[in-house]
Amino acid sequence: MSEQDNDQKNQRRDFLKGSVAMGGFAMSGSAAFLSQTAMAQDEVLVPFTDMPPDFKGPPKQAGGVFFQNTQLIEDFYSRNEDQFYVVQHYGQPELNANRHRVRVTGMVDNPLNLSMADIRRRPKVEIVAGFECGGNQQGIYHGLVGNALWGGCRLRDLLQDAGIQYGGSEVVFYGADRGTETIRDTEVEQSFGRGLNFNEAIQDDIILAYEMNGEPLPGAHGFPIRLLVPGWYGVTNVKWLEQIHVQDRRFSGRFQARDYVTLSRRDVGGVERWEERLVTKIRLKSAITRVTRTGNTHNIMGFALNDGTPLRAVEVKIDNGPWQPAEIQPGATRYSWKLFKFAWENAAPGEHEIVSRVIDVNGQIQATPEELPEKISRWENPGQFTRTLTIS
Ligand SMILES: Nc1nc2c(c(=O)[nH]1)N[C@H]1C(S)=C(S)[C@@H](COP(=O)(O)O)O[C@H]1N2
Ligand SMILES: [Mo]
Repeated sequence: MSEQDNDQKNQRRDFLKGSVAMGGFAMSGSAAFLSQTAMAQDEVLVPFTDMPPDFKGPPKQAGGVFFQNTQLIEDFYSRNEDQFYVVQHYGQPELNANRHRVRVTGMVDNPLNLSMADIRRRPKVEIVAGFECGGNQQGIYHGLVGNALWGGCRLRDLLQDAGIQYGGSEVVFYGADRGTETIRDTEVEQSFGRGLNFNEAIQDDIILAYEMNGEPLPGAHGFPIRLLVPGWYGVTNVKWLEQIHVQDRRFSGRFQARDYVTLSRRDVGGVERWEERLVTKIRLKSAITRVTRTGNTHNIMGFALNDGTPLRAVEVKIDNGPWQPAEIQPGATRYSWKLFKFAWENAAPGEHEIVSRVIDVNGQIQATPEELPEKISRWENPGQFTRTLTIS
């Protein structure tokens, strides 16, 4: 091994074994926030004409997909029982927390085999994170979304204890759920799995979560423990986590490298190329989800979501009017969703179109669907979402 290799090795080891200070953690949203977005007594829901009046999602039941009716979003935190969306590709395994183990294997100095009690003994960190499925879309009014307070232990500390070996460049997370896949005519049993590269995996806001909104993680959300990577699309947050494996090459299982791959036509340095990209960080997006009326005021409400890059503004446009700033609810945190409000005064009777857009501190602006590069796959739908309604 060359001297340079040795240096690199030492750097990585030092880094993982505690020589780097830990960053702070974002804490929960404020209570005042909740009351500001809940409907007041004299507030009436104004129906959207782009949405059936009796629109209802599927019931939340074990093993099934569930999306929330975004028109009913009032609270900063999505309720575990009937609001936070659910997606699971191999059904919902029922795990016993008393017997459950999380193993850390592969290219580590100290393989770990942890019980839930071992994990709970570790320092507990809490973080608010909102996320959506990469397949969230306008057809279901962006209901594959939720925002919660998560509690658990820091992934980075675990990796540090395990001690990633030189060359360990990929950290793979496996759930306990399994399904049969046909790969090149061969039927094989697969676990749900996702990989993060070394640099992604050691971000200090990633946790192994065993609590959701102060309660034990519900079965549908990965009981007893799941990965939570704030700022990333839901698919990375491996539920029913049972193994963390460190290896020297990219993980390319189905839900990493085949499903949840976006295909779009992009300008790559002046060359038009079809590009396939993994669904990773949440793209900048906002959506109007509700309009209510109080007296002469129409209250427009919605959410904005992204990868944690601070936001500069959320804006609302009515018909062909100018973009006007909406109020982002105070109490939002780096990775939470940002609920926003806009007071539309003295709306004229008749048909209207309303739309929102979000702008981040880098000046990136949520695009219209027409401005987005030609999209083929159904993954990632961050285009501006125009809603229609009739004012009587
Ligand atoms: N083990 C496991 N984890 C999983 C999945 C799965 O099928 N199995 N689905 C992923 C996908 S695609 C999404 S969008 C999120 C959904 O998380 P939620 O059901 O808690 O909202 O979980 C992710 N984690
Ligand atoms: Mo998903």
